[in-house]
Amino acid sequence: MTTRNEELFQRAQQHIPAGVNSPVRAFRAVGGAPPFFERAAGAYLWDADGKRYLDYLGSWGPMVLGHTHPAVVEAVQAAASKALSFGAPTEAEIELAEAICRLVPSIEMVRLVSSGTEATMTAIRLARGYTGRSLIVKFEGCYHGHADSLLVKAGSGALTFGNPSSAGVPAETAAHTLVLDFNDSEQVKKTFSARGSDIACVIVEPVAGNMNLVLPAAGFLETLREQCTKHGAVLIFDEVMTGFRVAQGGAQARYGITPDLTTLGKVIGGGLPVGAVGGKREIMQKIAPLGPVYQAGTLSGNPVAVAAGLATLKLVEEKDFQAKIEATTQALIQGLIAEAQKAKVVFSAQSIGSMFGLYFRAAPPASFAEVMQCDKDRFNKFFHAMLDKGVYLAPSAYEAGFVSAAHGGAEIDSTLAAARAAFKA
Ligand code: HOZ
Repeated sequence: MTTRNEELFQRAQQHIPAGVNSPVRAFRAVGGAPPFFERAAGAYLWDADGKRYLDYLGSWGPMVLGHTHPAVVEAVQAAASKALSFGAPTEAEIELAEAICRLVPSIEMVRLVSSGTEATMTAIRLARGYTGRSLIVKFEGCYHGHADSLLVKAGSGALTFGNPSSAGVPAETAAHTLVLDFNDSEQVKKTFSARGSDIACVIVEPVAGNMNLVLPAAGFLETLREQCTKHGAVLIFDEVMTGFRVAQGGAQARYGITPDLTTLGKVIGGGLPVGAVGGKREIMQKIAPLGPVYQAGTLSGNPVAVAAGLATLKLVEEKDFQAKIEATTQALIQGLIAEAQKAKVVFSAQSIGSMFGLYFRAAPPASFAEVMQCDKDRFNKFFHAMLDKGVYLAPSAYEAGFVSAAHGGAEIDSTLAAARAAFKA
């Protein structure tokens, strides 16, 4: 019998390419019809057939408090009852900017946008405008949204479908993007000694989360900082994923590295579309209308989205928030490793803050090449076995997972029970 999910998926494909708009387009890689969701609360989601799922994706990162947190819903309702959009400043935007600058110390000024892609695109333009140089450096498997110059050997959905460099990006544009190997400090040094005076910026996910989860090797982020400073290039940390997840002040706080610019998204919108680019005052003052680097957006600083972000950050700022969510994530990872060992499955896992990676490989990967060695078919099998049991993981072997503050001991126990069976599938 056709389920309601399947019916909706058939219908969606008539007028929406592949039937999807969101990153769940990745579902095509694991096969089958994606669940169409109707509601969510705390750590759980319900699909169109009324099936409940324990959620480890959190809308691809933003839902750090869990779904429909009462404080966030109340803030959104209050803001929506006053206005949906002004395209003019509000006091709440100042409060959100103040909160971001307080929580992420390298950010002296911040401009709100509506997505992570807008944030990274703006950061690159700012770096080029500030330095007067064209070349940008990124790392294979890192994903920084879908702006042309960044869709070169990218991670996330692009990698999931085996098209890490998108069609439609002119070769002339891609030629300005140098792609290096994540965690290869020597290659970074060599590149800077050859082309240092042409490099406008280095953009990096300080903890890579779009080729599964890859932690920075000892000294890698330090090398980026040192080389950018030495050669007058701008260091951009893309913390769209890691912001308020890897630590309250992001990966930069956890690893003690100060970037020149930071891009944010996901958590700062609490589930509504907000992105941000921020950093050194000297660079941020180049942005229009203060400076010559143009940036725009009709809905930037939207009052409803800002209200959701502010309500979320207020709770994220509470003492022990990060420690508790990190402990839950560690319990999940240790439990999964133990279950895989019992089932004699070649598997490893790791976490940092409330982000985690699962790998069908003996040890966590430290490079893009090692990520490629993970057993993708085994992942797809595990994914579907977990989904059947009501556990919703990222539908791609190349995405990090997320735990929320609404996950607790009961959720970890039921996940491990599901995994016990799924490792045998
Ligand atoms: N950054 C998100 C996943 N890590 C979204 C990417 C996408 O839309 O494919």
